[in-house]
Amino acid sequence: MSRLPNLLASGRPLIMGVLNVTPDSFSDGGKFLNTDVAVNRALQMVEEGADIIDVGGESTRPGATPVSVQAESDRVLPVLEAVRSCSEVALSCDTSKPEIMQAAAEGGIDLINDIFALQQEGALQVAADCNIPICLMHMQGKPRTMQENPFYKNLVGEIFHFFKDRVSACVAAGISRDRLILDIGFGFGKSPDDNLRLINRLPEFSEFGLPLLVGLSRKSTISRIAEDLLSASLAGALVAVERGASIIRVHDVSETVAAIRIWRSIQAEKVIDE
Ligand code: 8Y4
Repeated sequence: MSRLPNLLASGRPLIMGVLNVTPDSFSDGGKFLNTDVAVNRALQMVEEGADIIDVGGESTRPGATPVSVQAESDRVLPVLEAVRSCSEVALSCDTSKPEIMQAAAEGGIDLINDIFALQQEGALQVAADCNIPICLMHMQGKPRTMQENPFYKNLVGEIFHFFKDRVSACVAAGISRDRLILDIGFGFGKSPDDNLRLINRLPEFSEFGLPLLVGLSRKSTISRIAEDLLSASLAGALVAVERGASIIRVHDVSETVAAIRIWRSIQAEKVIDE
């Protein structure tokens, strides 16, 4: 059984720590090729208070080269298995490939995080059979070219429509609605102004009655506005939480945990120190 429903039911914002297991990882400078190093980083994020570890083996940077199923499996599955064997933290697999989803689900992960929202061949059916929650992210275009000329006639309306379509497709494929999490896809085929508007208008997406995930940590819209990426990402995370995000995907776990504790304490008008 997935640990995610219980975590979400706690009602507090959840912190998802990013764990890239890619040789060309931008933020991590390719430090986490090795399973041991990746597992240690995951356990460090658990110590820092991460609720979920999102393990990804396929670079989604514009211009990145595609990864084979074998290469992605070799990167991601050993890390998921090792963390699963020594921690009760919720595990997420950032993948769009049905083969990886299936193998990861059989290994006991708690969430599928798919930037293609199960639109790749075979993904919908495999996800339906896994019985764990799935994050459906919006993206205009494909990673390689999505930032070339992002354009929307009606940004919020189009993303709203995309979610309606994908939720329907999931339900039609046999995925119960309560397994779904929605994500506006900050930085995925959007201009900086689009990204800012989507955070500001996040409350409109609460109409689906599904948990919202937001990932803006250290992304280019953030770095364009302020040089201090940590402070800027924390500010963005707090606004996203204030606007209704249930899960925040971040690189800086301890700092985000601290910031969200302040938000929760103010909400509760009561000191929350754990
Ligand atoms: C610096 C830091 C430069 C980060 C680029 C990046 C999301 C996601 C990614 C997201 C969900 C990234 C896998 C992009 N972003 N999954 N994945 N939501 N659900 N870029 O926003 O972090 S990877």
